[in-house]
Amino acid sequence: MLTLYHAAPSRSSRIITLMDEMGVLDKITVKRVTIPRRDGSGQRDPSNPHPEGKVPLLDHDGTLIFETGAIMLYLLELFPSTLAPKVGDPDRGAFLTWMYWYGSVMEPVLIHKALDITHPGLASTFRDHDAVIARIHAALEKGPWLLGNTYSAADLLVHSPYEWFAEMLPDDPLIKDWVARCAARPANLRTKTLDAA
Ligand SMILES: N[C@@H](CCC(=O)N[C@@H](CS)C(=O)NCC(=O)O)C(=O)O
Repeated sequence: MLTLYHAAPSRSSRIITLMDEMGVLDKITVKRVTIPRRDGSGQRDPSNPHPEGKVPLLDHDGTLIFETGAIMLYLLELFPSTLAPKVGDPDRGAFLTWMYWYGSVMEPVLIHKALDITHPGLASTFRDHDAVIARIHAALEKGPWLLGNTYSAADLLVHSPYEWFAEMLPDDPLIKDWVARCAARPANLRTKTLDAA
């Protein structure tokens, strides 16, 4: 049995969109929990087994999986689809690179930028937002998706902060159009409607 601990809207919304994109929403139970929000609302939910009270968290028959990228890769293995190139596919390496780069580089860089934090050590470790933009732009030049012709979970994950925080969106038509394409996907729109309900 698969249970997703979800707070609407949040990083866990992306897991619901992924399940919807794969056509397997009926295979997962969504358990809504509360989390502390930046505006002071919400609170840690004692029913959430995540060790830090965060979302998303996936419970698969008692095994707990957390971190968005790990949950996505786990579900993509359980439910093979066009959302991830299979092992042996020439695009598999690029796909894994995007999935790990998102959590290890892109999100930290965006958080540093949003908090206006700079330090030579951060720049030498993560580079900066210009480097993030350049990397996405270079992929989309061969687009329309990060892996070329096929929309994948990498697009779902990597575009998401720009959809949520439009002020971070660079003035780059290639990237703006890609974010709009990702945001307009029916599964993404359905998650937004569910989250709003
Ligand atoms: N790196 C984690 C971050 C998870 C995370 O920070 N989630 C936020 C929601 S967007 C949360 O649960 N915040 C509540 C808290 O920090 O207590 C992931 O991507 O899964």
